[in-house]
Amino acid sequence: MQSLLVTGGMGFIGSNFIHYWKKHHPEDHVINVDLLTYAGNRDNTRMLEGQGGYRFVHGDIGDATLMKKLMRGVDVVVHFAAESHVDRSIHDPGSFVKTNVVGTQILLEAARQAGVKKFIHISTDEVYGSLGAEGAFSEETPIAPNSPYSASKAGSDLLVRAYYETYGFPAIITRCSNNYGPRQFPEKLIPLLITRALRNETIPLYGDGLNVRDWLYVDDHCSAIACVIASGVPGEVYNVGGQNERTNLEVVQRILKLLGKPESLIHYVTDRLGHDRRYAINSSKIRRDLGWTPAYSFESGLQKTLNWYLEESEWYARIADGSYREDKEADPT
Ligand code: NAD
Ligand code: TDX
Repeated sequence: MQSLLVTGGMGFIGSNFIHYWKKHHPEDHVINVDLLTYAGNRDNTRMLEGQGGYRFVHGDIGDATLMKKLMRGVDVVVHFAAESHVDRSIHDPGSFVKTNVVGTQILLEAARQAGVKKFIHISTDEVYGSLGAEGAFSEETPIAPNSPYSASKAGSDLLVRAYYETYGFPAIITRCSNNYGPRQFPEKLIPLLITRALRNETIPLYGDGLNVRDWLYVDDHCSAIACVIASGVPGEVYNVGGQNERTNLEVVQRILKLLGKPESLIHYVTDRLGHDRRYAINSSKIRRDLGWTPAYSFESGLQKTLNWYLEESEWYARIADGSYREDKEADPT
């Protein structure tokens, strides 16, 4: 039996990871610490509340006293908590530095002092910057972040590296490409376009719509993290990607077709500042060394995602009317 501290487990990937982990390791104990920012949604883990082996703590990773308290008896930390949206980082970079850089350092220090056995830092392919038409990021690609978001994630990656090099702290970094799937906050491209198209609302496509992202179904990211927890080597970086490169226009066209909606919903809008042109991930290291393979094609993952948003329409309705925030206001901690 292991004890896991998951940060940011009310967000998109963190909540999917907790569901994944409890399904495969029901005997393990999971503490979910989350600040419940706009992106944190208690509905994402409601079905686990009251079940044995799961506890939610409303708190900030930047709270050193709380982090120290929570680390007692923890074997593994899986660190998802972050400000995660590139567009928001362009308007408010400070909050990204606070949580992603300073918060990560406070968490690392608490984990180091508590003697945590493994610390998995969930990072992103965006730290490598932007690619031209050819090639893919490997773990040896120099980091060259372009947005305040990716710069703050790169800063946290460097702190994780320093904790390994300086203290021998058993930390591992994963760098994943764009995730999609259930429970993704509808500010990111895929959930935004599904929820808007279902209401016959326009889809804003930035620039020429030809920027390329490498899409991975969220459960495949979770299985990659599980491989890293089981047999990842401290101090190493593992890239995770789906080899599903698509232009944004292709993604939008595909989803509109699956939903039976017209392409006239697409509206080209002013480009994102500093918009990275193309990401592609070479994930041969995690495949070769840890035996990870993704289970979903882009088509099967998209269909599962669409089905979830269609079946769980109440989840989006509570975001649209703001009632998903009520739990936060009622929580005195
Ligand atoms: P998200 O925005 O959906 O969730 C982030 C969660 O962190 C929220 O629940 C929020 O309340 C919580 N949080 C924010 N600040 C906090 C703080 N100071 N203390 C405690 N909790 C706090 O993000 P996501 O898309 O699930 O991403 C999770 C992680 O994965 C991030 O670190 C992100 O950089 C990384 N990542 C995301 C993607 C992607 O495509 N979404 C791809 C690669 C890596
Ligand atoms: O309305 C939109 N229109 C549009 O054209 C939005 C929200 C996005 N886009 C474009 C911008 C990007 O090229 O779609 C692409 C995907 O955008 P996002 O969903 O915002 O993701 P991205 O900027 O690629 O970053 C995501 O993947 C890497 C996550 O938000 C990060 O947390 C992760 O690290």
